[in-house]
Amino acid sequence: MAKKALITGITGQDGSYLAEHLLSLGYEVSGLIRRNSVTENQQSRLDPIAHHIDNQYGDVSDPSSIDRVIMKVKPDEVYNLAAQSHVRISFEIPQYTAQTNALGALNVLESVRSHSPEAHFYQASSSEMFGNSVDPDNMQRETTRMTPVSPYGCSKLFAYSVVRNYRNAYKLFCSNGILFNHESPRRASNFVTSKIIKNAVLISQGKLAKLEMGNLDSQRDWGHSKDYVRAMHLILQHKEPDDFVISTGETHSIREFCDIVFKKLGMDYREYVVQNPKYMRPEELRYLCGDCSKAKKILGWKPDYTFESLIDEMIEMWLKHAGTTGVPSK
Ligand code: F7E
Repeated sequence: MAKKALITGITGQDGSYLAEHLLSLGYEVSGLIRRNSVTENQQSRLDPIAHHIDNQYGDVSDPSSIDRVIMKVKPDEVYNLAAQSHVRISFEIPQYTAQTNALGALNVLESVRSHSPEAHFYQASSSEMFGNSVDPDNMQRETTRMTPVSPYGCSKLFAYSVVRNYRNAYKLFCSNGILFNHESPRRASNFVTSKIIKNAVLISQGKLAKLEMGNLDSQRDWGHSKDYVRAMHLILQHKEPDDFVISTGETHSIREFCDIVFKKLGMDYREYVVQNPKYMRPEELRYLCGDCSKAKKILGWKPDYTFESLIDEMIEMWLKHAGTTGVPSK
């Protein structure tokens, strides 16, 4: 019999790639979606597989809706990807961020404990939980101290901790994937990689004069979402629940990212990129570089994309579509 998976946050970048991956493995896939007045926008990432997934209305901040869906679907695996995922915006809406990311994860976990205790549970944990902690070798790994520097990071640390707590207290199969930044052509254009690429394309087409950015000196470890959803699945197939860092082990600054993208489009970023304090964060996570050797060794996971092929794929998509949306994205 086919395995059943339930994905919260199925309409997002990771949710849509994970759904595709699980379908390709023969799973029956259900997704939790929030009611929205413009379904076309909300569900466009699911267009290629719309007829193959079972969507259920609900919200992670509404426990009764989660109970109903878990009892109906009876999943073998639950992937909790639903989140307010934008770090800077979490400073503007900290309570909503905590309700969704921290209590939302607890709501799903409680529902699994009550109605589907045999299910394997995956929590989308984040490298933002490390804050500015770094090991002496300039890397972050599963054992690195976690000192988050944003409401988003704090909310994710709560969810991460409660997963570990439920694992020990109730012997549930629940695991954390501690994912470093991961991008793709499906990344929303208010995250830095898509923002830079989309707007550089518009500049190259003469449709925009300047690109307004925040901090150019922070450094991130960027992988491809498609590679990272494979890791999510592998984490739940492991013989025991555990926590895994998923990363590339390579780090680049935002400035370097601008330089590479503008060069690929035949331009010099210094002529177009300006800084606007509006995009600065009250506290910045300055540096991320993840050591994923545990996942490589235990799960046999490794990324297929390189930094270069990730950027090329994103540029190719935005060259086709940047002009169609008109308004430069922030
Ligand atoms: O920012 C800097 C910004 O918003 C990256 C989420 O998926 O990864 C993501 O969080 C860096 C930061 O991602 C702009 O200050 C400069 O240093 O793309 P981002 P993030 O905050 O690292 C983690 C792992 C998650 O879990 C999150 O859900 O870029 N930056 N100028 C800017 N960032 C944005 N968005 N816009 C700018 O104009």
